[in-house]
Amino acid sequence: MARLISLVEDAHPSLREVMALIAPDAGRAHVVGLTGAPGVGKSTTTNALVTAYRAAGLRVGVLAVDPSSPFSGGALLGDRIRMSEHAADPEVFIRSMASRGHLGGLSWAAPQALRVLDAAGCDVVLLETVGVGQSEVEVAGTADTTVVLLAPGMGDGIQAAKAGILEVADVLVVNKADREGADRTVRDLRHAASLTAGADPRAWRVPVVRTVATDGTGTDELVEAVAAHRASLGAEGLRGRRVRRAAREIEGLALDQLRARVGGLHGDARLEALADDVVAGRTDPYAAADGLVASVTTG
Ligand SMILES: Nc1nc2c(ncn2[C@@H]2O[C@H](COP(=O)(O)OP(=O)(O)OP(=O)(O)O)[C@@H](O)[C@H]2O)c(=O)[nH]1
Ligand SMILES: [Mg+2]
Repeated sequence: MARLISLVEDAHPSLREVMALIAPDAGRAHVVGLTGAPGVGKSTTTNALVTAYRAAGLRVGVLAVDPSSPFSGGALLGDRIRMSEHAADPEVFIRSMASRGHLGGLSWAAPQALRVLDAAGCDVVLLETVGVGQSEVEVAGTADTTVVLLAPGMGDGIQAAKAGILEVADVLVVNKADREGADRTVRDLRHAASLTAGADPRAWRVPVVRTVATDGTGTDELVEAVAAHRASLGAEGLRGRRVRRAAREIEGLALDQLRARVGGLHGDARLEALADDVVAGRTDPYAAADGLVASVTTG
């Protein structure tokens, strides 16, 4: 698994063959995304969840993706230490990966790495990523169930609503509930979640779970909430999310190929000739770009 995920990170040419071989084995794992502000307790919560899932006899994969920088060795090392108690368990696979910098983001590499973990027979795959910029939305587009973590004082209900967190969360967690202000944060979030809930009584109601990840308080409730969300999706809902994930994956790969081809045109005679034409006023940049796109997509 580690070698296959390294191939994913390197965008290795042999991935085509690998993905073709494992395609029939994927599609079983429940992909649970965990996101939230830096330091909110995602890794500690992930570790607590691994303990709970292992106690239930499940095989667990963990993918910690850092979308902010391709060189974040520090944060990834911290994750490794926080999850080290599971390092020797052969039924737990933990992998940290830096996403591919500016080009790919989470959307490119994470679904492929998830596919590897899924095909290897993981029952649950936990996808941890720091909530910065667009990454919450990307996690939500990748996971079957999205858990958004907050901590007391780090964001009341209104702030959460402003940040768009309520739209992407299937389960809200107030971690560090041992800290001052947890009750208030829980109350605010419950209120905010109830305001955004639709009128349909059968629709999923986003629960707010209180946890202290460092001592495991609330982990069972979180496991239950995640399972309840999956159950509420049903087969159709789950399929819908996976189709969406596959669509993003295909789009990411296709755009990557196009970028590689267009990028490869720097210094290309075709590009230089078109640029000459634009400078001389023989053509306009739009027409030149159309010609270029046509030439890279046909050849
Ligand atoms: N008091 C308290 N501290 C906690 C709790 N959960 C996590 N911590 C501490 O908060 C710090 C950050 O925890 P992490 O699990 O690394 O947080 P993270 O969200 O994964 O951090 P990044 O991956 O760097 O964004 C660590 O020192 C944890 O021990 C909690 O429930 N209560
Ligand atoms: Mg972490």
